[in-house]
Amino acid sequence: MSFKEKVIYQIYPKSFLDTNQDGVGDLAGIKQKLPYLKRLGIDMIWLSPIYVSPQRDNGYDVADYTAINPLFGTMDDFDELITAAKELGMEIMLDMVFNHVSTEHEWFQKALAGEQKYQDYFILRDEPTDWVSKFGGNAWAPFGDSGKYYLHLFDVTQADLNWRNPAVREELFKVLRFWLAKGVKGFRFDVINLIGKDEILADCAENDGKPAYTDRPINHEFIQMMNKATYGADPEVVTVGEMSFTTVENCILYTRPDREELDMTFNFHHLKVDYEDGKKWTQMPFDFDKLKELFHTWGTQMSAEQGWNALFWNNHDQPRALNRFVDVDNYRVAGAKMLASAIHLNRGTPYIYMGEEIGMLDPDFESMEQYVDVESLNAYQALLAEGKTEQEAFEIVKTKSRDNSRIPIQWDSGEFSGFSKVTPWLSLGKSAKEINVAKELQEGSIFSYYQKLIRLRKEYPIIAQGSYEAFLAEDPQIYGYIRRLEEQSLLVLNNFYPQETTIELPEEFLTGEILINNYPNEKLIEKLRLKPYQTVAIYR
Ligand code: TEU
Ligand code: CA
Repeated sequence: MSFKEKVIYQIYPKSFLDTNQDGVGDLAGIKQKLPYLKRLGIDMIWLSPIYVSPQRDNGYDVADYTAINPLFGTMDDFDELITAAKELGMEIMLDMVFNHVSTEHEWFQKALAGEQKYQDYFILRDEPTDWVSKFGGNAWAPFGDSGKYYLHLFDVTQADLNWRNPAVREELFKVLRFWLAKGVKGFRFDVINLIGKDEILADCAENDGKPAYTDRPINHEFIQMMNKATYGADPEVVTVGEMSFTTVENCILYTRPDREELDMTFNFHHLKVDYEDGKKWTQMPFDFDKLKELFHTWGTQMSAEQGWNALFWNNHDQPRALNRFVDVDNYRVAGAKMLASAIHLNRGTPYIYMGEEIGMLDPDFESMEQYVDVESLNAYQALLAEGKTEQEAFEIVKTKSRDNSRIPIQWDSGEFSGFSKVTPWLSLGKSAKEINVAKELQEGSIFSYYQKLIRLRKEYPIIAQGSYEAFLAEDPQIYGYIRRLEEQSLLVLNNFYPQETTIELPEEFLTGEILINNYPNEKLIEKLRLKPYQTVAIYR
């Protein structure tokens, strides 16, 4: 099966299922729930980092790329997980954090101790540039007492690696070969468009310095080298690059098959449509025109130039899309299905973030004490420093924090929602009694809607292979698109609002068949009425 037919499920291991009652999810927990994922119809499971790490950034600060963090279990547990998944026809995708390592990694420690060989593994300069770290503050920190500075685009404990050094590249390629040999069939590459730094680093006042270190031409060369040296030889391996602050032109280059870089890319433009002036730590209703325009631009251009998108609404860095795009007090269920259809019938490979398939919501925390994420804590302090009151700063963190999606999965209505028998590492969501897997499987309809979407992708080649074209681009409520493959076409209409609306159904679809709908099926007529958050897909 090509990566175009697959549906990938993301697990944040700390919060999936705790089997040894230490309050933290583990590999054995993932293994235990494989049948649940099979039932959903998943092909591949992406695990956020499970390696040895001080967990300052929950594993995105890696201290040893080829050892399992005891917090999650052992290498035997991992091997068992791969085998068990394989028996059920599912594969494992690992998260490779190759832009930086934890400052606890032995490479950084040896560099600090004065070993020249390892100093060349990092980006050390006599003078810092004006770049701002993505987690706040200047992106450079003193390198011991050497008088030099090392670059950290993220936390001060995440030191950027020097990919210009061939020895660094070889170390990282060795890591990929290690996991490939274990039977890993997919890689998600963390911020992989930041690895290629220019030889001379320059100040850049625009956008916190991002243009100076993002999508540099040499970045493509490094990915090509990685492809050739490792996964490129195995057509079964699926690769996805996380692209920070990228462009559609670059994503076409990263994913066009003849370029031999990656299968697909994640970009985040559609998840910034509720950022005021492009700034995350603000509050604003989402800008639907912008959302539509982004989907249409990316959909059309990737389609025309053979690029490939990773399609997603949620991940471990984003508050739940349901809370952002849907009136969840009145239309949680209809809205969850509409959002699902909007991407699962789209051109690209869909990703489901754990809990999305039951319509999980943000946790509704009551005070700052419940937050643990380094980015959220830094942002809170920065908001206070800007002059916001504690209440104002809290309200912003509450809607934007990454902890929103990182809370434990709500398995049942028990004391710790079936996640653990002890207090979990991060507070549970307030909705756990009403929204949980047990209840959803018994009487809900979101899970089965996802099952159907996944099934349709396998049954109708137009979903995986069809081209993309915008439909009703000017409509104030509808995000619509048409997929085409030879003589077939598929029209997908998504009402993003709680108000009804009417559209003109093009003649060719009057005789079509409704593939999926989140309201009882109705007749296809010229003046088609769409109910609140209705989604309907018409095939002919
Ligand atoms: O995220 C990259 C990234 O750019 C995010 O930090 C994003 O800017 C932020 O979450 C939105 O506010 C990746 C990982 O997904 C994230 O969990 C890591 O913290 C980060 O890289 C560093 O490894
Ligand atoms: Ca555990």
